[in-house]
Amino acid sequence: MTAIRKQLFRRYKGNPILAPSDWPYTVNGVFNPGVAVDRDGSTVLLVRVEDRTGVSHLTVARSRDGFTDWKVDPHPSFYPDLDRSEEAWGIEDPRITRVDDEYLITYTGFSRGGPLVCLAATRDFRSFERRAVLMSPEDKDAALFPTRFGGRWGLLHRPVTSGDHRVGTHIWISWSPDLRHWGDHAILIHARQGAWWDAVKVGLGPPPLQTDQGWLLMFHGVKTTAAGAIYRSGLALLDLEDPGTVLARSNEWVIGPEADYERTGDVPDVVFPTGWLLEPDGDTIRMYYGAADTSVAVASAGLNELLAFVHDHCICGGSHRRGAHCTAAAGGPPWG
Ligand code: BMA
Repeated sequence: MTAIRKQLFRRYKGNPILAPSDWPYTVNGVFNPGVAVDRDGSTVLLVRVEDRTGVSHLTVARSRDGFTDWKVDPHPSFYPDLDRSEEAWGIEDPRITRVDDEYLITYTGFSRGGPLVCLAATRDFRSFERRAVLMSPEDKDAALFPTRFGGRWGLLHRPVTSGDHRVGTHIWISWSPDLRHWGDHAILIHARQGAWWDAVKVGLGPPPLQTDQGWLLMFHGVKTTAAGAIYRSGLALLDLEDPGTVLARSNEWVIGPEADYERTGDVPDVVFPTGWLLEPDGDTIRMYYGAADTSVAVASAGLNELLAFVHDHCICGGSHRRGAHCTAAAGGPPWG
């Protein structure tokens, strides 16, 4: 009999840490936050807020310890430019990458042509500067790497290439010399097929996290059931120098909806990670996620445990050597 696997991610007992009732103004849902450490060491969440028009904006919440005593901006911090077609129906799901003195924010613009990938920058989470539309519709779940590779920026993102279920919706990597012009697009993480938890549709979670073994990714997979979709998340590892190469990919999810606040809400059965931080101890990861498109929750995990898991529970069955890459993870179907 297989031993019951211990939870890699331990949910904070005080979850959800932010709920609509914590907001200083009237809202419907607060979820899918980007996270950053501010200059004074406090934790900043840039939270997607859906107000009672149904349109989303982003609002900053700050906490000294990242768990308690959140100070929420009294008004929307970054509001969609409703006159621009690219943001006509709101802005959603930010991911934050710190580069030098700036925080680069990739977020979904809900345009009249469908969801697309936008870039904005801030130095202080008070004023935000729109930079560019990075990817045309339909595309979302995007994040930048904090470093350049051979002078080029890398972007992970999730275009929807076809409405056909049999084709699937995959995570891509694209490259740019200047954060404006993008090319050399390639599929990086394939959605599987059939009954898998990550069949048909996958998408990036938080921005890639640099480790000495490679870039750690968390990605969501969507399983469609008779009762609706279930959003869970698994792990993958990319080569440090060549992030277009997948070293390993977990066969199983590492967090999925279990707690009441994840199972019940506007969209039930959704765990949607969008930000994580490595604590100063160098091992503890603090991961923030949207729960049921209604509230914000946090869970912690050990980085070394996650790295061991993605190797030992890789989709190849853990047969690849650590350091070498898993050909099954890199190759995509026919394993789906
Ligand atoms: C995805 C995104 C997320 C949302 C999730 C579950 O497609 O749009 O914003 O949290 O669906 O509804």
